[in-house]
Amino acid sequence: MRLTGPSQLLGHLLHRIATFILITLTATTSISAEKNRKESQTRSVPNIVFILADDLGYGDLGCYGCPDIRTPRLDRLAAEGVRFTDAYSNGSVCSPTRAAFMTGRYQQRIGLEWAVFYDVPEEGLPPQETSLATMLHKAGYFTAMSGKWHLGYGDWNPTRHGFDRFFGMLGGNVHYFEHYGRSGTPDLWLDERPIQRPGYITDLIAEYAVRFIGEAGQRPFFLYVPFNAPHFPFQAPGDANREVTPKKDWQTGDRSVYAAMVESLDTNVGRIVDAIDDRELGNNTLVVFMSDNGGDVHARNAPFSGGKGTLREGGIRSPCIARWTGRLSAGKETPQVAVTMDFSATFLALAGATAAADRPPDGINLMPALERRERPEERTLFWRRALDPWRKNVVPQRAIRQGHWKYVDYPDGRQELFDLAADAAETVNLRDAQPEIAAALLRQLNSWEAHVDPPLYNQREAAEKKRASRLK
Ligand SMILES: [Ca+2]
Repeated sequence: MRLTGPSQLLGHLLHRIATFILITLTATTSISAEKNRKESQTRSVPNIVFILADDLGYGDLGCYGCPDIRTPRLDRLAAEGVRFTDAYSNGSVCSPTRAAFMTGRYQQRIGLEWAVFYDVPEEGLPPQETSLATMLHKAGYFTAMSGKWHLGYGDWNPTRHGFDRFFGMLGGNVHYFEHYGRSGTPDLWLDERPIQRPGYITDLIAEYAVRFIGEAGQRPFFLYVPFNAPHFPFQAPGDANREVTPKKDWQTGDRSVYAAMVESLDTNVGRIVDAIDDRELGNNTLVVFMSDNGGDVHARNAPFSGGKGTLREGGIRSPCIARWTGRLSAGKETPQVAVTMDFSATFLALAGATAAADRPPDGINLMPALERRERPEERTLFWRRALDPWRKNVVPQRAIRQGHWKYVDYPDGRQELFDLAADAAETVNLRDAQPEIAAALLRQLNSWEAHVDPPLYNQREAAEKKRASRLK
């Protein structure tokens, strides 16, 4: 092209400038679109799936050294994620741990220190408490629960506590095939409606969870799956025709039945994980698996002593696995001391949600410990099992763990001090050998107890009155 005059030259220059501006604008727009997309991906909240087993022993999974139960799916989950060695349940029985998870705080703060008794309407997670599900729902999450609630009936049930969807049972245990509780009352619900659905309850819970993952689509979701397995009644998937009757043989069973129940649990956890992975959601979904308390009669709590209902390690130490593909290292093991309510705090942090100012979480966000290989955060954890107005054989007890020291005491004056690093089975009482350490831990335990006792703690008196009136 030849330029023959000043006007042509000016026109050409203007054209070049316009083209340059256009290209720059296009490039800038494209870069900023990419930046926005990346920022939005960074900002986007993960899906959260919290799977709880019921009365599963610490040593009942292959990845925790179990020799006689096959758990390939949970072992694979551990191989793809992080396995905790020192995770705990908040309580040594069902309801207290669930209350701590849903409130993100020590269950003693709401006076829920025993397993909610069947058909007692005034116990559970009080309607005025703001649950984790409510907080996540307000943060934009689609929320569902599939499984065992055990935090109350009626106004206290999951749909009144922030769950958009609910399938499962309200009580503490049901017949695995007939779905009635130990009082003989049907206990299977869809949202707030009683329903009947044939099938083994462990399968049904997973089926509903899988369906919900499909329903969620692109919405961020919080899925809470508290399986009732392997809690009694001890019924394996092949036991449909074996008669099991409340009060007669509700707690009859053996290790082989229990093992089959755990293997069914494993298979069904696998179904839920498959539903996540089939939808390619693994990179944006945190999956956590743990138990609500230590193993019961047929469980293997090795290498610990004690079991469900006690504050020995066997009653509160839990298998625990966290998987978030691409975000957490695969096949990692962490010695971080953690407790159920830490996951509540972790989920709130991931969701960008904030608890009410007068209800700050008692747990910590575990993501730094899960993501980095730095030294674990030091923790001091407390437990208390109070008198149970409904179960006369309960032994009240309190415990504190700090570092590798654990101190336990009882109302009758017994005091125990254990060095968990040297004596995981808690067989050697060092109370007299290390009186200063025991005294220091006792002081902290007393201080914590004075701090958590809320006005609602007098629910205990109300419950005792209720029980007395029922017995008249
Ligand atoms: Ca339990």
